[in-house]
Amino acid sequence: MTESESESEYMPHDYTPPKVWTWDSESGGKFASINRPTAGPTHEKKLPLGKHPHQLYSLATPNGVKVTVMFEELLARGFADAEYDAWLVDISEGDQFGSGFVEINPNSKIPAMVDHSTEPSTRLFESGAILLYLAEKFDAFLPTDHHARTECLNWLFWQMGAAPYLGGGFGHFYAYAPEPIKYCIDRFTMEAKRQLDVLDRHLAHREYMAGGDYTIADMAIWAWYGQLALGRLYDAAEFLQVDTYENLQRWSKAIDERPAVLRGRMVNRPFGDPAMQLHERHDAGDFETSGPST
Ligand SMILES: N[C@@H](CCC(=O)N[C@@H](CS)C(=O)NCC(=O)O)C(=O)O
Repeated sequence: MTESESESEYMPHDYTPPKVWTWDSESGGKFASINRPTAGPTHEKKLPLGKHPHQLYSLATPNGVKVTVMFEELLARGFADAEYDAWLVDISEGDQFGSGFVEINPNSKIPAMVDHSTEPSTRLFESGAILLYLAEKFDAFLPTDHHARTECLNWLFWQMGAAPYLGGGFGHFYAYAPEPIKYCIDRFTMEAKRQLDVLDRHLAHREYMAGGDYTIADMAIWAWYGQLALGRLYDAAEFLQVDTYENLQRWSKAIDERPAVLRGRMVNRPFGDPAMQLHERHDAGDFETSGPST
């Protein structure tokens, strides 16, 4: 194969970057209409306020699911003060650019929340920071032993750094880009499979990510890599051969069976199977009106 043949297999050749980039058209792909190169609000919109101390503004993407699983796990463990209102933020409609949302998350991404039990109230954004805040507030799902706690935080922060390669890299170019580009798909498939192998090797010798206990590291990693292993993300199970990661499969299935995880997956979910959709959650009883028929 000549050099120019191998280049043409990978790279479209009809674009030379200008000296200065300007935003002259939507980039194409599934989320093109919400992508823009500036921050800040685009419109005035107050956030709704419910009756509970925790007000969550989110959507049931993997980043959103981490937090709703944590709330449902806390409630299942008996922490009645973990009650929360979960309001739907439709990112495809640009709700994340409303003035009220930007006040609590200047980065305009779900999940974001406000804890009104503090004086003054506390705003929170970044799913990892929210998990850590709730774990410390309730003293739950974060080990107290020095080594296990450190290991839990190692893996929580691993997830926060790793998932953009999976979602923004692999998922974007495999499932959402306007056309398949071999260079990009190869680049990020390589990384996604390497990450799956990291998890599979780690879980060969441990029940959960930080050892014997289920922690916020499991919640964060499961929302992305567990759901990927279970074939729920990007329609990519066969492409990535997710069944070959046996330890990851064992762990993914065990967490998937937790009732709180099932409830957490349903909250703020306006898409997919109607029986799994609970658009807003204000009370434990809300699940009775929705839920999978088992
Ligand atoms: N690192 C952030 C990432 C949050 C994030 O990317 N959220 C996406 C949905 S999963 C979002 O709100 N996207 C809207 C946008 O990009 O405009 C976190 O973990 O909280």
